[in-house]
Amino acid sequence: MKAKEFVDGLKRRFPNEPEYIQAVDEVVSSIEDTYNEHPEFERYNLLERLCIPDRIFSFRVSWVDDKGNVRNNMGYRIQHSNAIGPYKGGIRFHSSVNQSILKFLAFEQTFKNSLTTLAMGGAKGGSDFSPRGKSDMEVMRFCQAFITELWRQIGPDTDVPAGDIGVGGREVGFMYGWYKKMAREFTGTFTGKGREFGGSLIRPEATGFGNCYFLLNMLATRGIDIKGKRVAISGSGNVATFTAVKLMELGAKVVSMSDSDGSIVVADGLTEEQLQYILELKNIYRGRIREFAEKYGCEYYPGERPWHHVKCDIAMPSATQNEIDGDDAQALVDQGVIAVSEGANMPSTPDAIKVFLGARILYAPGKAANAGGVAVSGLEMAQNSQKMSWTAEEVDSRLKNIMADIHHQCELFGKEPDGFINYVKGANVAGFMKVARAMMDQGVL
Ligand code: NDP
Ligand code: 8G0
Repeated sequence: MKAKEFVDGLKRRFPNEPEYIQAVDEVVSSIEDTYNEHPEFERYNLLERLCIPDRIFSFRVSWVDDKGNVRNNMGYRIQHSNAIGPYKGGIRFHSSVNQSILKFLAFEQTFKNSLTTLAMGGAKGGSDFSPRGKSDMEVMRFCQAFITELWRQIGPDTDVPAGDIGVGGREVGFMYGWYKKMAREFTGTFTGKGREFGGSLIRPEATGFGNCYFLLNMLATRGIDIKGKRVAISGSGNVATFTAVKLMELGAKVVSMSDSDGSIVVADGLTEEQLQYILELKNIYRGRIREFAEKYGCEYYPGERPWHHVKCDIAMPSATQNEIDGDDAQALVDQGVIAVSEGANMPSTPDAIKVFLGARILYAPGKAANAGGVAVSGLEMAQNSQKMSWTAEEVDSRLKNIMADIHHQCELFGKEPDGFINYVKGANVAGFMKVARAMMDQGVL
């Protein structure tokens, strides 16, 4: 197998899916050598079967807004691979959603879920519906219409959705409620549920906390202490805010946050009071980060990401894909960044990744660093099938162990002769090998 030829072939078959091709290219180039050590993989045409999703559902979602207008959106679910467990992955509601973006996310999810050590395959779903500016009742009607189409394709041992961008506790509650009504069963078919109906403690915190635990593991390889380090975060949603909470608990300084309208920069680091304000602003009032700048009079950059405006030791991009380009990466490296740990999925473009690897900083791709979210979803599934719920301490301690295990796998497969750990290669090879072995044993399907 030659990575370039393989990716060019996929590009010809899926010419309008740039994000999907970008994600495949990154994985395939880094596993090329390992793959070629196993001629049996090629005989089974394994790579192509692993890169093309098992199946894709796409459907129209019609719903009625508060003014009585009939609205139509697209809905999708990509079931990528169930080689090592039931399909598992979040649901994204955002105006930018299309098949290419969901295919890239489902592909990445397959490798990430493999790294968690838990039995979960890969999937992703979503809609180009945007909850922004919609009333609770509009969001509810949309969620019900979406699940009316999707409910037959999901189930606790079949496919287990969760939240993602634009889908939080409110949306999961509405979708789970309608699923339960259609399927007439009360099972763990969604994760990220409310605590009263099967949701796990620490699931809301898991992705952000897990990313911080992964970062601590990386810093330890170079004997670096996190205390006093300045950390630039992008985003101000679920992942970003809980990253900030844990960082401040660890004694680091959070020097930026953002949303899709702009970025704030607080050179001395957020205070506890300011962090509380952001948590309320974002989680209760669904407000904008600009309102923080207005209240506290800090620097605000409308329409811009934080990377060119901050002095930081560490960057934790936690908003969306392709939010750090080559220029941004160079600016971060030039001002002395020592670590980049990705909370978002594929936030760095291929050019940015080249810059980080070339500078030999600690660089953790999302499929390793943000795997704590789906890992605790796996723990939620385990609790649901036992009809039990574990304490916050129990879940948090399992999360720490899982992140340490993922770090160990990256080290095992990504350590170069001079001691540098290539986390991109490590995560891709480790994630790939487990899925590949399972596929070999199960025959051609
Ligand atoms: P949220 O919807 O809670 O927050 C998303 C944040 O990113 C918001 O601040 C949002 O701003 C901003 N954002 C979204 N899209 C864009 C865009 N196109 N340009 C600029 N800013 C944008 O989502 P999450 O925090 O859950 O997800 C963030 C990232 O983390 C995603 O890549 C997701 O796939 C990934 N992830 C999430 C996990 C989870 O458990 N939730 C697990 C692993 C990865 P605004 O409010 O203006 O829209
Ligand atoms: O819990 C999940 O399945 C989930 C939700 C949102 C995002 C992700 C991810 O790993 O990207 C997983």
